[in-house]
Amino acid sequence: MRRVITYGTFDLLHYGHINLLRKAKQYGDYLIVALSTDEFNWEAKHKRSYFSYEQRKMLVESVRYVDLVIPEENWEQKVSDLHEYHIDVFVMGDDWKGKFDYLKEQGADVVYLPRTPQVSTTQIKQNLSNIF
Ligand code: C2G
Repeated sequence: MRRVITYGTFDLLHYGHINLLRKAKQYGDYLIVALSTDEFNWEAKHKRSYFSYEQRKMLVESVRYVDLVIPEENWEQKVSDLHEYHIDVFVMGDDWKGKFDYLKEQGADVVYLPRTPQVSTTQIKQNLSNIF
């Protein structure tokens, strides 16, 4: 069984996220999503998600391509996650290209997938604030 992992906030879940999850699953048989906690989002990424961790977790768990959701609590956990979950493939959108190549030394394939154009959580928020 080839096991794949990806990381992210997945706030206001949209088709760009779904494209990423669908493509990530094609690299294996079992897809784990490490979902950024509210604390990690604020402390490390200085962003507050619209939906809480529990709400985002419920949404991501409902996606057919996703087999398990675990918390992402810090930048450093990726190495231990690869070993703890016996990961074969690490997948991220290519806005992160090159940032996680060090994981290859841990024996995982590292794949950066093209982002889906013209959609982002930030854009959604901006568009909605312009309408209402
Ligand atoms: N994504 C995408 N296309 C979009 C928007 C997002 O492919 N139009 C991808 C991103 O590249 C990322 C994933 O969807 O791989 C989740 O996006 P975010 O929730 O924005 O993730 P991010 O805040 O970048 O957190 O440790 C890594 C970080 O937790 C990643």
